[in-house]
Amino acid sequence: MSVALYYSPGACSFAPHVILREAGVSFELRKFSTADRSNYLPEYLAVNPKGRIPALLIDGFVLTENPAVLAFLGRRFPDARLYPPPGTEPEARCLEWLAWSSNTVHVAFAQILRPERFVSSQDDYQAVQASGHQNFQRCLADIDTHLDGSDFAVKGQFTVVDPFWLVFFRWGVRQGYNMKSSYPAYTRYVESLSQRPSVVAALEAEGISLWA
Ligand SMILES: N[C@@H](CCC(=O)N[C@@H](CS)C(=O)NCC(=O)O)C(=O)O
Repeated sequence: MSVALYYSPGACSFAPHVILREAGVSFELRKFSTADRSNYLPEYLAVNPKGRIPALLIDGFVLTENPAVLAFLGRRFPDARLYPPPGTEPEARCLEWLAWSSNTVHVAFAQILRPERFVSSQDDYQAVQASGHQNFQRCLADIDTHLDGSDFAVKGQFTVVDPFWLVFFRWGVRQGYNMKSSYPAYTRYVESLSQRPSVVAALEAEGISLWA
């Protein structure tokens, strides 16, 4: 089986990156950095015509859209126990958090980083970014509140959602938010998850830190 993850350092592709390591799968990392817009090179558009990161090559096909990639990996490698048993409430919660992480948290952050996606006039960028900060920080607060009573996104179990939440934490750090004082439960969770060998190895491979 040939598996390849198309990623950009520190992007949301970090989540499937960690999950592939958790699953013990042998895979290739193929870097297309969003920082220099390599994700719009013809070589990557041939893989994912949307130009967005991540894309996963597995079992002879390419899969895009992070929630689909994460849920698929969780189910594809059941022995790694990264995804709750299908048809149970924990699975429903896992899907609920994946959907929200993608369609609400990620989109709020995109308002900050990519205002041009939301409005056509540059004059409006600042307003979109200001509302993005509000929306994104509300999401971080929701995660913090949830983690005050739970070790993981899905109670009692590390799942494919958790490395997605590591990504958002790092993005908050990089926006200059005071994560420790604003989101103490979230900070404790990141401190704990950052001990996992999969996370340590993925951070090293991408050349990034969760704290900078
Ligand atoms: N709906 C997509 C969104 C993916 C996405 O926007 N990824 C970002 C990186 S975190 C990206 O490709 N940004 C580059 C760009 O917008 O040009 C998904 O969930 O996979």
